[in-house]
Amino acid sequence: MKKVMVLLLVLMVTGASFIFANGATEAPATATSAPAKKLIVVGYAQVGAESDWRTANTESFKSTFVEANGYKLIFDDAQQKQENQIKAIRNFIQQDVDYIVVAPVVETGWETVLGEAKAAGIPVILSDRQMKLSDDSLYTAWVGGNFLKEGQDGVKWLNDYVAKNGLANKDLNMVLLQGTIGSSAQVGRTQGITEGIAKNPKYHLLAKQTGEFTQAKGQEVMESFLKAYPKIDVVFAENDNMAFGAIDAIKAVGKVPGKDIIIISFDAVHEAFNKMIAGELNADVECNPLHGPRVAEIIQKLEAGQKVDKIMYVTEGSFDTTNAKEILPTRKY
Ligand code: GZL
Repeated sequence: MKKVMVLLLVLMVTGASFIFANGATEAPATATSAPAKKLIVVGYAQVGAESDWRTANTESFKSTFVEANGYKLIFDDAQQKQENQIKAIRNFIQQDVDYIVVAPVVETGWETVLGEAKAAGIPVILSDRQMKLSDDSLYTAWVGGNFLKEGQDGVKWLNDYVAKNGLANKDLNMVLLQGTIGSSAQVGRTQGITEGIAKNPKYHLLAKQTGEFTQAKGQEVMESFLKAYPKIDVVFAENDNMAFGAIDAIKAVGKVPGKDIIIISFDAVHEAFNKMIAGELNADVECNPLHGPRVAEIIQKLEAGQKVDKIMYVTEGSFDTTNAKEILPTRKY
């Protein structure tokens, strides 16, 4: 009898200690329960935080590469400095991430560090801007906007505007606010814009200068243009934040942006639609920043052993004062 009592007592204590030990009441997970799936670790070397476009691009990555989607994101903001991006890539290699994603601030100077990533067996995906490389095996895929076409589309809009408004016989003086010199967005847009201007003898490009894709620098350069040139008819701004700066500079000298001076911009961020609705910005060529899901799709294909396209252009539109109001509610950035 005693043995039975002792046995019962032991069972009760063991059971109780089991309940208190892990605080649970149900049986522990059995050894056969599936282990948690390993997260895919992605290192993203971002350019910086220079523009509304960049903010939307960062948000797109941070909302896509989350644990719930099976990822761990290591994010680095290079503050628009190539040496910081190179440092970030080396860091990602040291941490042996599964994928390195880069939005290269400029096109050149990447061969060595991408060679190190290749030697470490880590695939590199380029997003947004492009790199100039002698060996394209140094990266797996690129997804982004067609910057040359964007520049061409900006001039196409102006040509249509001139024809529709009876300005074909008028000499038009133009200035160009360029993005970060040497970035593929600047190189492509500048080529598209300047080649388009050169085709029309009535179009006169007075000056071009970088505003670093920022509003402050864009305003500063536009102020200098307004001082140097008494008659400016058209401004091309290679991104919206520089266009916003130019609008402020034009207002400060008592002129009406969008009327006295036509402004054509690139990116088509939310605030640019507000400016077009207000008539202060005439036209905007889209450059879509929402690359997070696009890069995730590339990674999922690679994980599944599928081939991916080397170059993927994003479809982009153009907008102006005639359709900005109806389109704004549909915009995602
Ligand atoms: C374009 C992107 C450019 C945007 C700017 O893909 O690289 O950089 O046009 C941003 O707004 O700063």
